[in-house]
Amino acid sequence: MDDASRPNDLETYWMPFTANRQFKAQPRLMVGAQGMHYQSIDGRKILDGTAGLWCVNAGHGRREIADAVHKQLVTLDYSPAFQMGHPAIFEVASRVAALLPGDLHHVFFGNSGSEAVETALKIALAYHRARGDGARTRLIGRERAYHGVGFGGLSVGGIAPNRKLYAGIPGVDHLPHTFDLARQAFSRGQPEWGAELADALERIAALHDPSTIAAVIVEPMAGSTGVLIPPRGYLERLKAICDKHGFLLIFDEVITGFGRLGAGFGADLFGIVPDILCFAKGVTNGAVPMGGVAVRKRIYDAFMQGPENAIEFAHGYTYSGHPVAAAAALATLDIYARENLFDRAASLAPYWESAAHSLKGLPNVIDIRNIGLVAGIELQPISGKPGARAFDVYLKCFERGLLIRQTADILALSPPLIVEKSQIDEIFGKLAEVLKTC
Ligand code: PXG
Repeated sequence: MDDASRPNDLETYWMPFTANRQFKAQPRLMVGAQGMHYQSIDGRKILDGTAGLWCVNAGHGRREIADAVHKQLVTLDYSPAFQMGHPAIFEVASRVAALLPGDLHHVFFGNSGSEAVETALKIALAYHRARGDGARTRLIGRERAYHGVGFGGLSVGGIAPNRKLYAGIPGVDHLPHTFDLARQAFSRGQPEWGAELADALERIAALHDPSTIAAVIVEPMAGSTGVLIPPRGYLERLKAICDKHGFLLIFDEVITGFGRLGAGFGADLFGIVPDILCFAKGVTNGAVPMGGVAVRKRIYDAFMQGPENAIEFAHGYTYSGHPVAAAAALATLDIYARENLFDRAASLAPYWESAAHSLKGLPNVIDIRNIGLVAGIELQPISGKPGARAFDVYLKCFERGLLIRQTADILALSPPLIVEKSQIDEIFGKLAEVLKTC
């Protein structure tokens, strides 16, 4: 480790979603990344089993993205986001829209998944208001959902530690989550049981009066809370109930977008066109922050009313459609197309599934679930110490040169879509070795 790469102070930086004191006592610092691997500060190569945080879908260190970003920086570093534009961001909007099913043809930009969610929720409320249906103010989320950390997102989200300290926004209710260990354990792909859980939306609608509900937001597959895969027929049923009552259906595809499930988006895979779709992460391969929201034509059209000199939607960020993010997005979308990465993920998915399920029978493995290039492995918690077993597995994998994610006693895997079969073997081989010791 040379002095230039050694941080001189670990104390000042307050790290996000991290046990700061534990981390700083035994830091894990990354100093490089190329292809499927990170390089740690102690000079080790670490296989990236998680595509960073579910975002580096095309693998690390892509030259094309770096070159595009550099060129953009020296050509047009920044251009005001309001009442002004630059060509690249219009092209990103068109290219993202072209990847989406149905008429999700209008795209708004922010800088993260959290901003995408806040934007989507505001669009939903403002849409109903614009149509003269302003009593529709309620938002329905789901237990065990993660929609980022804004006040809207944490309110519709269903993770107690993220929300219990904050009042959140009023007028929110939650669907039950879709996971049932007893009925779904070791399902391959979508569980057979659980479509009827969508009917809870009818009960929630009756409880509040459907005419007060603006929108329902779900992740097609819940990633952060441990890979909860939608039961067969569940999303279809949710969509039908939304349509029946005039609720907008928002898909939060921050994780599921850009090939992760072996299709462009969850919306493609499950054959459902939501009214609003959030994306982030993979849109720039994680290289530059960007997030956004695509809406169906009728939603955009509802805003395009009134005097032409009036701002139709009073919302946006200094860095909405940032030129550097736009350049990164265009280069990323080129890679996805040129290397056919979404199809690649689909064709690797059966191999991935078999490899993941080969862990069945190892000590304390109580469930394995998978879809596309995602796997979740749930472990029996150590009594009185929730999360401790999986964290131990996470640390031991890291020591052996494998990066995985851990949430409670669930391990999540989601490698870059460029992963090779031999690397899939390595991921599950290393994990198996570690599981035998935990
Ligand atoms: N929606 C979903 C579905 C997400 O997964 C966000 C919104 C928020 O995105 P930003 O860009 O504001 O962080 C996310 C983020 C994990 C993990 O390990 C997942 C996320 C972020 C960090 C870690 O599961 N998802």
